[in-house]
Amino acid sequence: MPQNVKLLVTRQFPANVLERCQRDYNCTLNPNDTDWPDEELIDQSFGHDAIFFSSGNKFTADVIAALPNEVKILATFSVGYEHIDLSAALKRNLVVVNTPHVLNEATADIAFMLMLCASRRAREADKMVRNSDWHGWTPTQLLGIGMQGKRLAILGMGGIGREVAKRARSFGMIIHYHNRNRLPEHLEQGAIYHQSAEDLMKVADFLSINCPMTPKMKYFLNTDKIKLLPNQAIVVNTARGGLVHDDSLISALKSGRVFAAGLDVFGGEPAVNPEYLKLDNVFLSPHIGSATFETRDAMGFLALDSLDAFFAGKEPLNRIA
Ligand code: 8YV
Repeated sequence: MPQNVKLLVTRQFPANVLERCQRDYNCTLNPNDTDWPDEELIDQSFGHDAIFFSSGNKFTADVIAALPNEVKILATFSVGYEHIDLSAALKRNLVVVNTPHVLNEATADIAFMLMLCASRRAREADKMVRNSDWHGWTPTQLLGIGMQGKRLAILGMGGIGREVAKRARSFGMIIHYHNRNRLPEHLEQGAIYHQSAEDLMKVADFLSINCPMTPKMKYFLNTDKIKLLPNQAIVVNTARGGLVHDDSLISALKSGRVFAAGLDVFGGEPAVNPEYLKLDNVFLSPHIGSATFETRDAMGFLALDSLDAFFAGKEPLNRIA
């Protein structure tokens, strides 16, 4: 084990993960569970061979250029890597690894939680009971939209999207998807492929956003795309907040053009557009897609497996640069 390797750990990862970091590496831990600002991160990185961090740290070209030469590998505790300038890393011969696959199920569960909470008006229901505003059952109280027989449009049919599809099948939904590439039949499992994302919007009784954030996809869900959705669509996002143009979605939620939304991720999080907070037809959660004990341990262990391989002179797993 690489005991002599110096590892900078920027966040207070789960106890099992930190224990393994400290067992196997010469670690510097962050005593506070907050992201160091860029300059401090750079200062802290001196004397370290590797940095293990979360998506709160932005490894821009400038930050990467300022890292000391001894830093050889970056390990992000996330599948998403839009916070890392991979071409800057490649140029500098800096290896980068991430943690895909292990969070697919947990994130798909949250997509489903959001779909159910949005379509069945969980926020209003909970509020009614808590506020003692429930004065008895009525035949038309809090009617929502059922999932059975509805078309679920999955934008991004990677590992998470496919887990969403798996759950949706047992809810009797008809699965449509768009992905950069069409999946082979054994992964498609009957899901209907749409070559363009615009076409997919037209069948989205429910829309689940599961694609990575790229510059091209910024504000994907804007007024034009919303106009393509069937009336009273349900929108859920467990990918990245920047994929949604908030003002467009908010006005569609206010008018009822979009029946409800479930959002786990936000552009500029932890800040949340205050208009969402005023709407009863939005169910909100604070980026908890991968937040299970099992998943967060698995993410940490996967990153450490990659670091172990790298420092043992082998090709690291899940290398993205
Ligand atoms: C993390 C995520 O919670 O993996 C991702 O890309 O969004 C989440 O699982 C978060 O990014 C922490 O780094």
